[in-house]
Amino acid sequence: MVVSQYLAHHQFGSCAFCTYIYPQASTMDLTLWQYQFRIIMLGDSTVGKSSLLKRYTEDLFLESINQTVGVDFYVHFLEVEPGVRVKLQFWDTAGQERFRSVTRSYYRNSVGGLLVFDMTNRASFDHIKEWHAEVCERVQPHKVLFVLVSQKSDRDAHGDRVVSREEAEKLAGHLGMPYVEASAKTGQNVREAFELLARRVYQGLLSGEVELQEGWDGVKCTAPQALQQHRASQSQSSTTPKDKKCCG
Ligand SMILES: Nc1nc2c(ncn2[C@@H]2O[C@H](COP(=O)(O)OP(=O)(O)O)[C@@H](O)[C@H]2O)c(=O)[nH]1
Ligand SMILES: [Mg+2]
Repeated sequence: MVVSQYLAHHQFGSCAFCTYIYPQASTMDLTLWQYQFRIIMLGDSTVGKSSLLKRYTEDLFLESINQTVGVDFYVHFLEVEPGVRVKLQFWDTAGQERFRSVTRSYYRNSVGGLLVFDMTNRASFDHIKEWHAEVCERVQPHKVLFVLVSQKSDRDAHGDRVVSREEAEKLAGHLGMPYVEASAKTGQNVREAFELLARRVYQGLLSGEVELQEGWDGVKCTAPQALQQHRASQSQSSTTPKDKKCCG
């Protein structure tokens, strides 16, 4: 098992076995994060959702990666600004229709979503609107922030692309989200895609667009007062008045 899997299993506590095997990882998990964002991977089967996560969290690419069954978990730590560490907890869903009943129940507790299609597979692009609509409907009254990812950009050089940058950008604009072209195979733009989403969520938290709520696991905060202070200092330095809301 990899470190990220151990961490996913021990979100808020220590385990003697993990501490023995991965002392650094267990310590890091307990002490070094102020926020946890739960992020969900969305898109048809085989677009490369699991490969993107593997590349981001382990810097690995497998030509024959195991098909995801149900939901898998990955964890990665990111410093969104000096001294502010975020634990990114990824839920990797299986895209097949027969697994949707499993994954639906998880949408509600996610704050961010990577909407992924394969630029060599037109149907996967056509289904993006459906994935988006389905998630938006199911997370109400919460909101999920998205990034649209066109995957397998390495195949563009071989003439395999069937979805142009222009039409994908148009869709992203229509849905109100940023757009990134990435390749889990070469690693191109993979970190950028995940970190764009994480920073977007963080900015949403600071601005009050994303609210912490009791019983909602999309965002967890270990120091709510620090967030309150950060928001207060932001609204003071801003010329436009903003609601001052505290974290729950
Ligand atoms: N050429 C290429 N193949 C990829 C890329 N990402 C994933 N694949 C391949 O696409 C297949 C499906 O990937 P997987 O990550 O399981 O997709 P998922 O079902 O969306 O999780 C696997 O054979 C991967 O090796 C990529 O960036 N470029
Ligand atoms: Mg998968």
